[in-house]
Amino acid sequence: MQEKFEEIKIKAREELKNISSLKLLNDIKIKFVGKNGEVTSLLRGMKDISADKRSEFGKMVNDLKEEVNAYIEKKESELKEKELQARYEKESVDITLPAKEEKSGSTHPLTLVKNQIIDAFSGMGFEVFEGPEIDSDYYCFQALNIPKDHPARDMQDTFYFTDNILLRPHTSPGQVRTMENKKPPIKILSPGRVYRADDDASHSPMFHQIEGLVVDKGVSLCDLKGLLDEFVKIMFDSETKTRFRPSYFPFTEPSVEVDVTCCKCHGKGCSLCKGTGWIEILGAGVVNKNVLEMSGIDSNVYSGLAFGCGIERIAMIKYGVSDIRTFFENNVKFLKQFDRR
Ligand code: 2NL
Repeated sequence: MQEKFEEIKIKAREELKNISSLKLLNDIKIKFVGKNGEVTSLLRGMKDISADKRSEFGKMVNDLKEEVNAYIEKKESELKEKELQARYEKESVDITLPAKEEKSGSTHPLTLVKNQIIDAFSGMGFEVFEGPEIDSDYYCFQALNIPKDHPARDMQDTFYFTDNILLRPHTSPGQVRTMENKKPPIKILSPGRVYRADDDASHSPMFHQIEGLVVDKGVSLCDLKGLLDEFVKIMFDSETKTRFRPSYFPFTEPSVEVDVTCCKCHGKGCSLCKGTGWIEILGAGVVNKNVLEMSGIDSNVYSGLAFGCGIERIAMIKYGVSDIRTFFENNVKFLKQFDRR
């Protein structure tokens, strides 16, 4: 019997030596110390053993069981340790590797240019006011002295919801609201989206405008010239000069169109300025007295100046973009060029 015990011990040790997984270990556990295992089965032989030897035999089987269990536990902890090490190796990270690049967006060129314009004028004391994009015939046209037969009012040029409600074709309605609600001195900038039924390389049905308005005592065309001279030097470069040409707008009298010396050739003449050395950047003028009066401002006491420009147009000139549609295509290669980080 003693031999049988020794044999089981050796066999258990041998079998344990060669295994490499916890799954196989469990099979061995069952084989030796499970319910029908080799060690447990020995107890079944108890009935053949004389009564006086039984307790000794029982003790021997239990000792054997404990010993085999001890082998198994030892092997189990070895295997667990090995598995843990393997996992550590597999899941290890090299903390010295460079981090993955985080892709992030950047400011849209039109927002960039809008902010540059706002920065230039806020340095001269202007505040920003954005009005609604949907407005009435009164604020879009009547209050701006735009007559009934003016082409801007044409169904073909303007997006109407009803006879009276439309998408604003310029940002001026917001400025009219300011004149109605605020006593002079007024010094505001109105940036935002505007809409016209136009669509080609230099016109988009939705584009961005920024208008400026000053209303105070003694404001004149001279102030307009000084203001815009300063603005173009900030926006383009300190050598940039302006040129005022007479023009016509229903809401200003007199009205002017403003050119700047070409920022690409500095006046010599190139493809950007079509050989003239000058580029038109905005329209402006002294606010028409009718416009002031309609908004409740006494034109005998106050006068005003106003200007309006397309943000796309300024961006196209400044960055040499030849097709306005490029701003709305969301081509990342184009947009990335304006990323200043
Ligand atoms: C252009 C010309 C202009 C104005 C806009 C304005 C606004 C009020 C009163 C008087 Cl409330 N004028 N705005 C004045 C002159 C020109 O825009 O060609 N824009 C693209």
